[in-house]
Amino acid sequence: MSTLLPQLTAKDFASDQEIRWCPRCGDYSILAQMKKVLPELGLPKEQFCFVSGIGCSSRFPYYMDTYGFHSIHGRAPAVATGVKLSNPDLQVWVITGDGDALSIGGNHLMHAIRRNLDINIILFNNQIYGLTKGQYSPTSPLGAKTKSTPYGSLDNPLNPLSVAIGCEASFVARSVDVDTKHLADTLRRAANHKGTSFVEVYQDCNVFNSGAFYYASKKGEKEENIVYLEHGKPLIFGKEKDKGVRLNAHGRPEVVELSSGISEDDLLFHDEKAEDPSLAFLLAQMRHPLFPEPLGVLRNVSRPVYDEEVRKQVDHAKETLGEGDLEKLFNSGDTWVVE
Ligand SMILES: Cc1ncc(C[n+]2csc(CCOP(=O)(O)OP(=O)(O)O)c2C)c(N)n1
Ligand code: SF4
Repeated sequence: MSTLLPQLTAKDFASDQEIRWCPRCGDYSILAQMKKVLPELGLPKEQFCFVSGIGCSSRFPYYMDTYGFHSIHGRAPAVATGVKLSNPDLQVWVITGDGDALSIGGNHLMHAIRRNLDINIILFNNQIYGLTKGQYSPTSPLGAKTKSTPYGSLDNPLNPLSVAIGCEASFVARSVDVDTKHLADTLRRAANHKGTSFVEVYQDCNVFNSGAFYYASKKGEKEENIVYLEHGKPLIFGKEKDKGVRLNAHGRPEVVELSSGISEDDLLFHDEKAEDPSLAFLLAQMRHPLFPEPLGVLRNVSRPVYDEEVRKQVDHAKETLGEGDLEKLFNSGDTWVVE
């Protein structure tokens, strides 16, 4: 008897739910790429689970014909932790927004990443609260005028990649909603990474923050404003591929023209496998308009995976102590009777 799985297609992953995003929202493109990539992973649909918090982006699980939880605001990483620990065979995706992940959910995000659970976290960054109609978020730039900051934001924005690297994420990447091939490649790589994959996707909220990322997405403009990272390759960008990034005498990045005596060998070579997170952090700090912003995988290293370590501990405890007895445990050790 053949055990081959039927070849699934993107259509197999589409649910029967009516999509409630605004026309032309960047979320559609991310959904389309996810549906394209999942059939390539060779898993049955029942082996995927999408967990989200609250926000426009967090409506994502409704639109996938897989298991899913539209959970609690900011708590998707906690729910995903429970899902993964109790169902280790599931491939678990967390879908979250900049508000969901970094405002109310900042704490939960941090702990999921530092534990290095084998889950994939996709943060749709539109620099605004979309669902609640246009308040500023932790990634809104300084001076951003929004419904809740009519005179301009005074808050220094969080950089999602820096946050993830600060928590020592083992896989950190960035892509753009409409850069479909790059986004599909990035999602594929995130899926195949063992440990927590953290992916920031620049996403256009065309209703409340239209064009926030045009510099990184518009043909004819983006070539000057982004640099595609490739492991082992120098950082080259520009319409004519005539610019690069090198480290100066102080170890800081600087943009150089690839002429007048500067060659590719003088440039910064990307090393996503570097154990030390300093290079990844330096790349995350390269922001428009001073630098081209890196797209691709900034960091990809191997660290012990939380769910595997938990299972080992539980197996060891069972082997040495036998099956547990909850009643006995409750009544053992230091216990008090309150009268
Ligand atoms: C406990 C709680 N606080 C606040 C809200 C209101 N709220 C709903 S979604 C949201 C932020 C959504 O922003 P983001 O995560 O960036 O998602 P987007 O809608 O932009 O995709 C907020 C503050 C809520 N639903 N629950
Ligand atoms: S409000 Fe913005 S993020 Fe939400 S669906 Fe509309 S365009 Fe998309």
